[in-house]
Amino acid sequence: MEQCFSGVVVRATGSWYDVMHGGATVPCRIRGRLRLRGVRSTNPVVVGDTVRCEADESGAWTIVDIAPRRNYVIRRASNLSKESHIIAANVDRALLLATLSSPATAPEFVDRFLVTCEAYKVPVVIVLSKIDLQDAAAVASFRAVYEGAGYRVVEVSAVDGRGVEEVRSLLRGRTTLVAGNSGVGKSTLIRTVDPRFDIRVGEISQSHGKGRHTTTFSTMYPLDDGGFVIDTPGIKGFGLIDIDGAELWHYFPEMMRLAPGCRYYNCTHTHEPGCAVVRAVETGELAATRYESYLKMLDEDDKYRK
Ligand SMILES: Nc1nc2c(ncn2[C@@H]2O[C@H](COP(=O)(O)OP(=O)(O)OP(=O)(O)O)[C@@H](O)[C@H]2O)c(=O)[nH]1
Ligand SMILES: [Mg+2]
Ligand SMILES: [Zn+2]
Repeated sequence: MEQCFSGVVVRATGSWYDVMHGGATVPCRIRGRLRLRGVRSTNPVVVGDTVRCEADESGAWTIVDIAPRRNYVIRRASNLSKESHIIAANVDRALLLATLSSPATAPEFVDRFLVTCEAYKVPVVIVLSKIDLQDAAAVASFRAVYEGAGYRVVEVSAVDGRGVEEVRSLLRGRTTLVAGNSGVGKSTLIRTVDPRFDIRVGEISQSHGKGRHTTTFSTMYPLDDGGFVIDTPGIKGFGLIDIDGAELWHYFPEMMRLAPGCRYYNCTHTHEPGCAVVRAVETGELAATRYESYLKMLDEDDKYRK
């Protein structure tokens, strides 16, 4: 066997990494100084990374280098922490799975994820999951908010098959990150799209309606047509990283469209007279929940934004 190879990380557990190379998957470890290079990131090597691996004296494989990332999705590891967590790298699209109930995804979580995708240039589609369980009026108002903002919203159910074909066509030939809170049905959807994948799915605990973190490692699965889909562990919070408060509104597409109508070119859309964004909130043209998320992100994140 050769002494070095390049491949793509298809599974990251924290203690070892599966690297795909010529149809095989090779378990690798990382070298100490690679850890240091990631500085603020809790995970220096992530699913989707292209890496170079070398065999050491004992024949064990070690990741020695990471190719520059085309893009990535990153969040603050926890509140008040300076550490960041990269969810995946080099993706063509993210699917944000959300549920309106069982469990309920917080609108602010959705908005934080969308802002990060805008800031890090990852196209995103919102997938309303478990549509068989959802209230039709709640679905309609969710769609109105996010389609109004400019996002595509797909409704899916692994139970009755609604939307599964649409998801298959979204995945075709691309690398897609699937993310969302625990228990929203990420693994179930991936398994429904391709039943060959032997993925464990969980149960929603009866007592608090929350997921149980069934998926513990990010894993990339190869699709028949050359695409890849990345299943990720459920995430609770989504802290923004390296997004300047003054630029935050750039990552709300509907605010970008409205802002040219503001009186001041440097309007922050908070207190200024003649603000077209505030006017749009008053008339209902801009969803109040989206604007509230904006204000909260400005306010709360200010405390620990670098
Ligand atoms: N009714 C209904 N239940 C679903 C649907 N999709 C998933 N579920 C159920 O929801 C529960 C959680 O599904 P998972 O696929 O494990 O959720 P997950 O998002 O992967 O969760 P984590 O791995 O913890 O992040 C399981 O009991 C599934 O059977 C759906 O479309 N409709
Ligand atoms: Mg899962
Ligand atoms: Zn304004």
